[in-house]
Amino acid sequence: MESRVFEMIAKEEARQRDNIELIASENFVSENVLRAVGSCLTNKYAEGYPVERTSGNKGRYYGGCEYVNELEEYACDKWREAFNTDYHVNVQPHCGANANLAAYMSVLKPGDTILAMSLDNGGHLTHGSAANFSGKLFNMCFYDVTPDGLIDMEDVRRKAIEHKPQLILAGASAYSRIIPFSEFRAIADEVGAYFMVDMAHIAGLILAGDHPSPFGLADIITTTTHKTLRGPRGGMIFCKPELAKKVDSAVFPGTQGGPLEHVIAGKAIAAEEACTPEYKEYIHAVVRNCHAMCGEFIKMGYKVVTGGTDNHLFLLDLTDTGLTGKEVQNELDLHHITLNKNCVPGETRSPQQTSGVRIGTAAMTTKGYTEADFISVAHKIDAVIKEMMASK
Ligand code: DSN
Repeated sequence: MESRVFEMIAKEEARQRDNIELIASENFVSENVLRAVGSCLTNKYAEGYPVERTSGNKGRYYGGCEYVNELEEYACDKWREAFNTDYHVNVQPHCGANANLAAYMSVLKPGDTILAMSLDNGGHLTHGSAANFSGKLFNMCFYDVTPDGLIDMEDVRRKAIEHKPQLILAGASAYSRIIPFSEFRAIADEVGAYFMVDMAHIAGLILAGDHPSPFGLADIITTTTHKTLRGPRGGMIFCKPELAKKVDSAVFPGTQGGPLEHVIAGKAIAAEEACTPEYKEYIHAVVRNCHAMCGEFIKMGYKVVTGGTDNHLFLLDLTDTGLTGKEVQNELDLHHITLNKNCVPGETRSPQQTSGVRIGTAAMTTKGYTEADFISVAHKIDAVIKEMMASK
């Protein structure tokens, strides 16, 4: 009997094929990644780590792990090769949120202080939102952005000196500019804090040399694998070798059980792909396309947070249009253009409504879109927004 589930998957497949996908955190994986994630590896329990790993772990807790051990070692080696780093890597986190939870727990205890970027300024839910474990477990304090939406490094230093955090976090979900990792490192050193980077959005750009690297600067680096890295949904943690044991035990047994070896296989394939010159060319195109599309919105008179972009995304501030991010997102859905509503710095509306939308170019660049295609989509979006304003 054919399951109803396959009908649902077929509908989603058609949606992904036919829509213009502009969600900045999404991408389209290769057939090989799909094959690996849909493989028999989903049947295997493998709590623990391959014995050969250097972090002093106790091996696996199940028999029959010889092949998944080989696979997990390979995945780790390939990601180190892709980022050209000697950092330790843990490929087991099920997602970015789990990676961040384990990263915090590796060097902090509940009640410790973290200095981060707040959700409404472009940070992530797991960077201390009151609704999230991070805001409940830790004493959070937040640095500000300037009126233009740029990270205010003077405020980072001021808050670091005032709050004496155990950990300073750089990284964002909705920030379109270069993040000055070396300035963060200097401030962390000044106050004796760990320095952590959540590079989930810009990991691909870092790998391709289109954004300064946190390797060599940050103590711990977390990422997802499904955004600009174009792998399966999942997380990873890199850390300085001396933190390997702490990070590994914070992932398992600290915060997770059995690793998803089928997803780790997908991550390994994404790493192989990321090691190719074609992948770097792809990332350069993502950045070029983003710049072109963002520039077109500016030409058409739109307000863009920070006045532009250096990476794969930008934020339209819709305040002057009188429309909410939610209204624009919903209307664009009807026109088969997919993006997400997003808070803007100094947001006056709730996160359910918002005054902005976030636009990213990683997914459609994978589908072969060029600068001209993205400029044409900018005009389609403009036509929808003008129509909405006219009928208000
Ligand atoms: N990483 C977030 C995003 O940027 O969409 C979702 O958690």
